[in-house]
Amino acid sequence: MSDEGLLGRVKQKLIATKQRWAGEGRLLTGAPADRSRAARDEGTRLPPGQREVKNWPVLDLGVQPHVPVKSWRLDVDGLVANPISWAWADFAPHARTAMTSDIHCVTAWSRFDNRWTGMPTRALLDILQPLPDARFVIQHSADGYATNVPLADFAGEDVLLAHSWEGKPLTKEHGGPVRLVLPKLYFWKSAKWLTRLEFVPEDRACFWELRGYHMRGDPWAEERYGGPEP
Ligand SMILES: Nc1nc2c(c(=O)[nH]1)N[C@H]1C(S)=C(S)[C@@H](COP(=O)(O)O)O[C@H]1N2
Ligand SMILES: [Mo]
Repeated sequence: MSDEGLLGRVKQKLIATKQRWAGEGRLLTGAPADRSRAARDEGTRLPPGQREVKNWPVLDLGVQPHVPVKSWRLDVDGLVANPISWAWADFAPHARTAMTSDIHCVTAWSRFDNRWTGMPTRALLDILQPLPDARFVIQHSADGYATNVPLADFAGEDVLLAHSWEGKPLTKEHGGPVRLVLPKLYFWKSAKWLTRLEFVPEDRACFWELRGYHMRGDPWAEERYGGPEP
């Protein structure tokens, strides 16, 4: 079998497993609200059902696109007063903010204290000026992946379009040259190889949301599974 055929099959198997987990409600601890309250009272940084890891796992669809900085672009369209199509040179001067945050992946690992550098979404929103009807943001990636988030979450003060991790350019496997980092939602809501943002009026299920994952994905409320409203 060709490499591509094999890759395709591995990818399909991974997707099928994760989709099955969503169907079975795997990893759900129950009583997430109580747990989350308890966790806050204890001052723990671990959301319900999560365990801390020290390594940094790689999760994607089995395809890691090569996106050279030279040809990378960020296109923003939809409900914004000032759409943009940026090359690296347009982005870089805005992308010097450092932030440290925790990662919570829906497959139950969390990784504390990741130091990112990039452009805060707040700064990007100042430039874009979303129109009053804009309520959700769809992130589109070079591997064909996409994921939806409420504009209110996207606009969090801790959300970054990140190009570096621990002072070094993000590797290809972790989504370089640019990925989103949205610490308050599960990590599938942070697109790797980010190339386009679309501002829309209504929520729209994307890759994992169409396969049983939650439309919002708050780890503290254990919003792992759910999908779009029937
Ligand atoms: N473009 C793209 N972004 C993606 C994914 C993907 O498959 N493609 N997977 C998501 C999932 S499910 C997770 S858990 C994180 C994993 O990021 P990491 O590989 O850097 O840990 O990326 C998210 N962003
Ligand atoms: Mo994930």
